[in-house]
Amino acid sequence: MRIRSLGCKHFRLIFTGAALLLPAIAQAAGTVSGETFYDGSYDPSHTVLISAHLYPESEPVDSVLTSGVGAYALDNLDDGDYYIAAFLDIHERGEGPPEFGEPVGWYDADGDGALDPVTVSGSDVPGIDITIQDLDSG
Ligand SMILES: [Ca+2]
Repeated sequence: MRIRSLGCKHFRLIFTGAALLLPAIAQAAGTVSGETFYDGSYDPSHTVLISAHLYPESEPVDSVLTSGVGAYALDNLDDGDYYIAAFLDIHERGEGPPEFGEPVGWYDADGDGALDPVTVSGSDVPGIDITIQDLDSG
């Protein structure tokens, strides 16, 4: 009986905690959107895969495909900092990561060559444009 009542108490605590947290989690998210551009020698109508990463070399936490370069949106990202990447899927595999030789681009707000994270904090973040380039072009 003693063990059982302890279990109930723990369950109640966990349940209360979840009920308090859920509304906050639901609101603390946003959409990162923008346009992709391509500066290179392949056909820009290939599928483009845009992805959000917690670190530049980590697995993406979200991704979206677009038909050719242009407008994209990564919906419902939890609050946090993300590195946004895009690549031109010249082999039309429809998924990442990019294969060797496929043109890639990362969001770099000031164009200094160092990646810049995008901060989501409870609202949408538009204007995150990414230029995709051939690897040998720069
Ligand atoms: Ca930068």
